[in-house]
Amino acid sequence: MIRVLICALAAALVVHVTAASAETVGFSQVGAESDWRVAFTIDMQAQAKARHITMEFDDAQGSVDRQIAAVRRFIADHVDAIIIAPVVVTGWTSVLKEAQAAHIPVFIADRSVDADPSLYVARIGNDTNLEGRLAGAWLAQATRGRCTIVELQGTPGSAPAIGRKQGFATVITAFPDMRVVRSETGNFTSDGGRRVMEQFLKATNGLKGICAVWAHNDDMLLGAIGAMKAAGLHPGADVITLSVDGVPGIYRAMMTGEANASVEVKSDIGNYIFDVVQGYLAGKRDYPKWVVIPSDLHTPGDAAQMLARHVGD
Ligand code: GYE
Repeated sequence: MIRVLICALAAALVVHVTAASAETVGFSQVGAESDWRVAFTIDMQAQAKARHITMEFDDAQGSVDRQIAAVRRFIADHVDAIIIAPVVVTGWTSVLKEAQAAHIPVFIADRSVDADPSLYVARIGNDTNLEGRLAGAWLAQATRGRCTIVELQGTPGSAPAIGRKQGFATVITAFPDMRVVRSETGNFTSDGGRRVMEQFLKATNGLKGICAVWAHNDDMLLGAIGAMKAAGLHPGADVITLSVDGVPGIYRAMMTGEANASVEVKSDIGNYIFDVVQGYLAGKRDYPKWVVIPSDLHTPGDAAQMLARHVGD
């Protein structure tokens, strides 16, 4: 009898302990505009599952309003923590204050916000300005500082579009013979990249005098490569092509000679993000406001190796 009682007690305890440590986290994601983003979502879902975290997931489909509504829903659901990958940098103060008033910690993932840092625990993400500088420095070196460039920008108002544009400009303005002559948004999508490149091709009589195409992400460049090929050009040979993300498609394009360089941004960052979230929920407080995820540049020389790493994921 006593044995039975002890067993029952132990079982009750186990149930209790598991219940107390099971966390519910709301994650508001930008959308599914690029291969990078889709890989990031898959990684977040896998990490949550591996850690037995219940994740309330919302795909904002690129809409800031939808994203703010999702965060309000997470607050109403009394989740233990909220993770936001924000579409744009502005407009976050009110909803972050609402989360703070409800004592729900907020973590900014991937893209940054311009709200007061006291309104969130930490941002875990990459350095978009550095990515732009890395791309600009590589191009300056590859062209000995002489290059007329067309630029495909990311989503207007988003941290990576702002940071990459600025970082790139910082480097190339140091070279009097380098300049960006056209710059339009392709919204980080492959269709957008194709559409903008079609306009550029018309406006420049088939990219006459253009030395490089610089895109804020790989998907846009891949779309643009399609448009250049359709116009009879040989991207990667007639004109230098460079971008950011390091998705499998860009390494394949490097292997066929159509892409020349890409700054890799890690998409399997769920591990870093949930380490901070769970550490914080367990009482750890000494996190920096910005947990930096490093990025680096890759070229055809290591494309096969980079692709193998992705496929092996
Ligand atoms: O580069 C782009 C995506 O915020 C790092 O968003 C991310 C960017 C990424 O749509 O492909």
